[in-house]
Amino acid sequence: MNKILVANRGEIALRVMRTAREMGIPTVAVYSEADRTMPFVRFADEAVCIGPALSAQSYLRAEKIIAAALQTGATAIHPGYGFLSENAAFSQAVTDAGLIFIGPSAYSINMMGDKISAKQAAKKFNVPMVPGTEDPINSVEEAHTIAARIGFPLLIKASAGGGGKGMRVVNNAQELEEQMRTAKSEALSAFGNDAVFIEKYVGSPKHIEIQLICDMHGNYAYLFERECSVQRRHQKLIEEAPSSCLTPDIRHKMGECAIAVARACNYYGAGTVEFLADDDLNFYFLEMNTRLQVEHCVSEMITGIDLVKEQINVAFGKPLSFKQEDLKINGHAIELRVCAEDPLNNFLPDTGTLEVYRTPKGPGIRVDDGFEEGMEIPIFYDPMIAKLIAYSPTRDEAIDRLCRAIDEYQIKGIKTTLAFGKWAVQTEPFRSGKFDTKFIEKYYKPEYLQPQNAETEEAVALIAAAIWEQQSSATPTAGGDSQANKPISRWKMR
Ligand code: MV4
Repeated sequence: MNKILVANRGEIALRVMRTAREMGIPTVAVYSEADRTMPFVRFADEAVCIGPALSAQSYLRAEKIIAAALQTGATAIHPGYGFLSENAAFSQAVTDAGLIFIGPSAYSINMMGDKISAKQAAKKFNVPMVPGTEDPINSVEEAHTIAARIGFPLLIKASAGGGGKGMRVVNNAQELEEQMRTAKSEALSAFGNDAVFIEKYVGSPKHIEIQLICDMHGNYAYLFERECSVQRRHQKLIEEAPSSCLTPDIRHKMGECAIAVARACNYYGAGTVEFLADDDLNFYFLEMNTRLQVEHCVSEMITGIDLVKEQINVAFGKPLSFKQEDLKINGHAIELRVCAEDPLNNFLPDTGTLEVYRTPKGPGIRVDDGFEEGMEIPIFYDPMIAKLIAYSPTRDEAIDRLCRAIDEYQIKGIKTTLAFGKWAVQTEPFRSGKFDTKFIEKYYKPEYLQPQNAETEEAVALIAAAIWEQQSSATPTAGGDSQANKPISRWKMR
């Protein structure tokens, strides 16, 4: 008899437990002192407190989590995303404790976690890569030689980095030496590893990623792509599936390349291969994320596959429940991350109490959240409070449905990204699909979010006119001419 401990919190802990329950598998929550009243703790069949609010004293403590699993008789651990999900030592420690890690092997996590070894593995399978190096750069002379070959601007990336951490743009030969030195010392202090490599800088790329699920019997499948170009500070805000710009041919080629990367590291479990795509739809391998991602839901919606169910089955040694040729894209899904952030103030995190919290409902709407009305959003963790996903047969209808759901969503007490999302999906570049990772930088201005619509604008104008009228009739003009008490506004009152 199996039992799954979920080593995570919030919406993803609930998401995993819901599938486990559908499969008849009991669940164990582990939680920090700050999270004791959260829905995921109540939803679980059992719950164990693993320490104080700070992640470093709770959700990042492998030994406490494994002890909680052994104590409750759990047989498997699902790590969710973030925290210990891409920690090779954790995958190994769970396995060494005689438990099942619902995720890839330590071997795969290690190989893909190091960007240089990931590129070397991908290169053997002829996966297209941005011009650059698949070996660490050891000297400034070497960097100059590479730069002469590929040209400026270029990027210096930390091998132990990823997700945008540890990257430096170099615009010309004069900057190279200094940027090399900074990149290496930053990499050393951030990751304990100063290995760096060089790539040609692709200016305004699209970010497209392929969802994979693989079993331990050599079956590899891709659940098509997600377009994730609407990002800020390497935090995604809007994700959709499928991408509005891929052709069936390129989709197939990208899927096959992603599977080649997975084969290169003997991958099993759910994973994502990230690509950059340029205007001509040339695509280049960036990195592989060896976990279930936040945005996995849009892939579930268009394929009908429960990725967590497949993850659990695969971890228990079962084969995938479907074959690649069974999959087809059905409809369109768009996800907006509802974050406790202020889009009017640089998307800085906002904290407070969810004084009002009502989620949208109805056709084609999925809300994966982890809080309830009245709860406080703790400052210790990620500011994402919910994922709002709209599904429809077509992209245009999915956008309209997302807007309807945003209007229905009621959140008071904290600032969120809801209004930003409604603005973003209605812009011409988003509607037409002609946008890239510079979308926010190129098009967004905070003033676009206030006032929120024409009705509000009209109401504000009418109130201003009424006040003006009142004030001007109350204050006779000097000289007392006969016009003084006449209305001067051209606005019709109704
Ligand atoms: C790049 C790039 C341009 N050229 N590599 C950022 C996250 C990490 N996965 C790699 N990233 C990038 N790598 C080359 N050769 C631009 C980015 C990048 C980016 C990539 C995907 C989504 C958003 C991004 C925002 C800024 C930079």
